[in-house]
Amino acid sequence: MSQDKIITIERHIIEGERAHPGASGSFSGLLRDLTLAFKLIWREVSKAGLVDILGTLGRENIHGDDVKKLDIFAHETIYKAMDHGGHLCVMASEENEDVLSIPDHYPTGKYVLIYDPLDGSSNIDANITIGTIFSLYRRITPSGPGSIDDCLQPGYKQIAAGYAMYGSSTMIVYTTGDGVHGFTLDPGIGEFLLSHENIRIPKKGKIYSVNEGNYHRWSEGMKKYIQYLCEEDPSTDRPYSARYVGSLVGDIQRTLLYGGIFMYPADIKHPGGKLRLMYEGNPMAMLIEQAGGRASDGVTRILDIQPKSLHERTPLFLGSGEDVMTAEQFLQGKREL
Ligand code: P6P
Repeated sequence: MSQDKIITIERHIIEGERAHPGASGSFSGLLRDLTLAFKLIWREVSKAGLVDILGTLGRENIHGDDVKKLDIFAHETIYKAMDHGGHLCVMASEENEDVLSIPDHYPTGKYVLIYDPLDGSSNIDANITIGTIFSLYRRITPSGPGSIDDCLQPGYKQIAAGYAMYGSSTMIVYTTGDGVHGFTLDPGIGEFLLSHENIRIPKKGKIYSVNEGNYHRWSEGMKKYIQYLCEEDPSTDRPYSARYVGSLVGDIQRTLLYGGIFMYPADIKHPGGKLRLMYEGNPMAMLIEQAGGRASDGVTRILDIQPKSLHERTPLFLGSGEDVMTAEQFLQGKREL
């Protein structure tokens, strides 16, 4: 990369702020604080196998999942990085049942942060890609400490969304509503450098991503869609290839770059889907749409769903527009094999 092409995420954020006259700089400060948190989490995740940080605390989180030490570390790292900057009025985390208030001795701000501190954490011990997912809103309450009302906003109200991906290389992929941009960490200088400017998802892909172990729990429409993808028809690039990391950040990163479709449908065991609307569905849906793709629950646009509770679940169909529309036709019984 030639010297004049080095664009750090900090420079990208500041240049983005300049494109919005009257911006207070608070949003840029917020994103910079978040970037620091990602570096602190990356440092622990990248050495996890060496300092025996692995293994569970023998506790379960609010959803009954084994909590690994890194989950807690990531949750607390983000909270402590973000609680004092004066940018936020309230936070919410996958690791906490209720909203997270800003300590009384710190100023409150005009934004809301909702995050999944370490998504895919069941993969930590296998050194498989995991990530932090974040979603940002403007507050809707007038002032002072924020509340659950500031959090329960539909996804189309997000002002930014993205993830940090701790994998073969560590990246931040985010959008502020002006395209999707990826930054790769240069460990030598500890900076995230622009590596994927204006990511655009292919209109149609050749990859489908779903946990096929749930096949017998699916609706007939879902089963027919997968059968359709596996039929031999070179004129429509079928059969598709199956790829499934089992870590949302890894599966979405591949879908953004290569196209195709990621699915976590409703099934007999998960009648409302497994993945969480506020800190998995909405941020990933904003990224996919900003990259030119489509994101629905099989019927409704994810970003139009009015949330009723902080940890509610939703079915997810995210990816290339043509692929998600075909899936919706099968799921709605409008298409047969
Ligand atoms: P399953 C990881 O636990 C996670 O929340 C997402 O990162 C991932 O997409 C999904 O669950 C995997 O779920 O049921 O296929 O193991």
